[in-house]
Amino acid sequence: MKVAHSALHARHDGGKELHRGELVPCFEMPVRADYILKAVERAGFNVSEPRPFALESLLRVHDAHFVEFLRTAHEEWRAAGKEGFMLPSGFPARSLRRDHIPSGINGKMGYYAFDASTPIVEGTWEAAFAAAQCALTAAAWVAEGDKSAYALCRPPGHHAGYALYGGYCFLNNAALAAQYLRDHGFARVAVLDVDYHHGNGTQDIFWERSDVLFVSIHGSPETEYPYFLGYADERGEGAGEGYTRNFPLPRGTTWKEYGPTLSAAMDVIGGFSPDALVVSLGVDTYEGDPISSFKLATSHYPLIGQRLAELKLPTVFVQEGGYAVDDIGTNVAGVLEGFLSRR
Ligand code: SP5
Ligand code: ZN
Repeated sequence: MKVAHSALHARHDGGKELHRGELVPCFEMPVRADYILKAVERAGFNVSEPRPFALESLLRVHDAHFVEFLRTAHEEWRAAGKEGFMLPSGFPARSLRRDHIPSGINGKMGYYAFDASTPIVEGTWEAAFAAAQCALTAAAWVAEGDKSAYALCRPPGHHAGYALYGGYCFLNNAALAAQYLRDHGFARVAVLDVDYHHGNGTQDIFWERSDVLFVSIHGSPETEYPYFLGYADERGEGAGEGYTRNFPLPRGTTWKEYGPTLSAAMDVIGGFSPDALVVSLGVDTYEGDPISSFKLATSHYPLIGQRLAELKLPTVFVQEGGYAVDDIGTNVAGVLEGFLSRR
């Protein structure tokens, strides 16, 4: 399995996030990707730079004004005489206007963001664009005949919507991979999101579409981030009705409940008869994760990979979350090696 990765991820660094009323260094830190890279190299995977996809490729799943905002946000921040990381402090919640995008950088940032835990720094755009190119490159390898590929993306992407950023995510890497497959001969694509957090951005992007199935297993939004999306009754709308499926699980979920839920999610995918699979691979379901509450052990990740291989589909793995940095490489490589062991 080939791996797409860019060292430019490290340009997204130095920000702080609002956590329990305090600004703390981001849980989503560069060393995450460094440790995953070491683990996949140790496992013998071949790592390549991404292809130089153009900015226009992003517009297949994102709004042009949103992409332009991300590209220029920190420049505008500096032009306004500020420095360091940017965090929004006001959002267009109930009764506030959403039909006008403020021209000032603070209002514009609040308009496009949905939380105060996703800082933009000077290098954020460069890192996010490189991560998107990794996802597109992995999808291209699979479109060109590879049975599977892994995009070692950082920053992650599944919380980023059509014109929305948050949850440490700016561009939706998994959605870009799925759309690339759609555009290159795969008529039906399934996205399975196993990150601990609901993939609200991916759900948003494919909500009204029947050609891309979105299935997610995650901590229940009753208590877990992103709080306002990811309930079982969200099933898509219009042409997309029935093509979004959510499996929220309570805090404390162990492999005993997770395993059967994974089987149920895979049954939904099997029923869709997809031509390809994109896996939003977060390993923040791990018992050691500092911001999540499932109880999966390192030994369970190869089992997830083995199960996914049963679908017998061309598969693109896209890195999402996972914040227990000491074990992140072992857990990610575990999924990929488990997958390969059954192909
Ligand atoms: C890609 C991804 O995994 N994004 C996750 C973003 C989570 N951001 C805020 C999490 C707030 C969690 N509350 C902490 C409770 C600690 N027990
Ligand atoms: Zn997550």
